[in-house]
Amino acid sequence: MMRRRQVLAGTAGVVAAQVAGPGLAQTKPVLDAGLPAGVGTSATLEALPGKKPLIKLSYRPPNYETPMGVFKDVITPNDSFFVRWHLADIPEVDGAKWALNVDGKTPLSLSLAQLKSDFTPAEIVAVCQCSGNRRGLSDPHVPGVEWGYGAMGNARWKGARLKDILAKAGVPDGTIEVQVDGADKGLLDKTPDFVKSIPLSKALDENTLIAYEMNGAQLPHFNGFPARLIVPGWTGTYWMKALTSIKPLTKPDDNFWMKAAYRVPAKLFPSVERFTSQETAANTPITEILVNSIITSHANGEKVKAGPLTVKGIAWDGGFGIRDVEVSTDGGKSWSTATLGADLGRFSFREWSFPVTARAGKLSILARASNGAGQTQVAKALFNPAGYHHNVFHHVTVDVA
Ligand SMILES: Nc1nc2c(c(=O)[nH]1)N[C@H]1C(S)=C(S)[C@@H](COP(=O)(O)O)O[C@H]1N2
Ligand SMILES: [Mo]
Repeated sequence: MMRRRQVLAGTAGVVAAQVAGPGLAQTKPVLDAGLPAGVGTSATLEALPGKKPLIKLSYRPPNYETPMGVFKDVITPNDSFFVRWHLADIPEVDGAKWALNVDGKTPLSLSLAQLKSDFTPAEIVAVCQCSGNRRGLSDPHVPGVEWGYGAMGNARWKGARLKDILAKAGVPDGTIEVQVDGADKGLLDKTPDFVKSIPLSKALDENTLIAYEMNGAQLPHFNGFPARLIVPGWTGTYWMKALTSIKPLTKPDDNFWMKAAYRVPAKLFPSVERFTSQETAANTPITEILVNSIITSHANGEKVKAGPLTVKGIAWDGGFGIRDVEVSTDGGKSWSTATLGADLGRFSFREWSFPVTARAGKLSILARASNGAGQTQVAKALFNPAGYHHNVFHHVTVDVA
């Protein structure tokens, strides 16, 4: 408790000012200066049922971002985990009545109890990061939810392996993709239902789970109760929440959310994992998370005393493993290697720390991570129309007195 209060008091990303409204006190988050001006005036810190206050970017559908201070912990608590939905009709699922329908040679309908008892449980710590995390920092700005740094979270997921479920249902010959759907719907009939597919190879990967536990508890409603797809290494768009159906497909899925959304220009990003059945000459579905890191110990404008201090942060990638994190305190002229913390697995946030001797004045801190695939964060964002894959070096400037 004390810890959290200190976090709230000490980090500019979550410093809360009370803004008096008509009979209502609203809490304003302090946001990154790079966000569009309108975000700063409209975003509030607000708690959804069962959640701690998160940065509200839209209410219907709910899009709520995790404040920076939460990332001081390498595991993101369920009640602070970000919330991202595309459609406004999100039913409260009754776990006792819920069924997961699986198409195949012998179609299955699994209850929550069967999902838990009929398949060997597997556990994995993995980052769920929205493709559009930090979209709000795109220069020039692009349309979409104007996320800052917090459209991501790291949790320990427990569930059944998708490959075991598919084996039980029997994968038809010629299957190339596996399609997933959730309980949410649009408010208008013409709104395309949020449906996604993944390549069969990814569906059969032993790390791909149907999770019914998140950090040892049932999934919060807003994070996909009673079960969601976990696609470690890949961006959040594939992590279907409140899952209702799984369908092997013998043709590429051509629904709106595959054909038109969540695509990046061909060859722009250094992704390793491809989704070949969905590629066109112009673009490709977004796949794995690019290597990235943030500084969590200090926030922009924070005041510190001169002398020794430890800069800390987290680094993560699409599962190739963090090779190193480097820190620069001279604006990127020279870089020194940080010490990596405990390894919770290649899909998890990895803590890092770096000692600095702060002298009076402004202390500029830059961090950049590299991964096992030989990729490094970028100094300047690779512009793309949807603002995906923002992995520019994180820069924090503190005031030393
Ligand atoms: N049913 C459903 N699942 C969904 C979505 C959605 O709109 N509906 N959004 C996806 C996207 S784009 C992201 S980034 C993650 C966000 O997961 P979270 O809300 O648990 O943080 O959920 C994914 N799963
Ligand atoms: Mo997303």
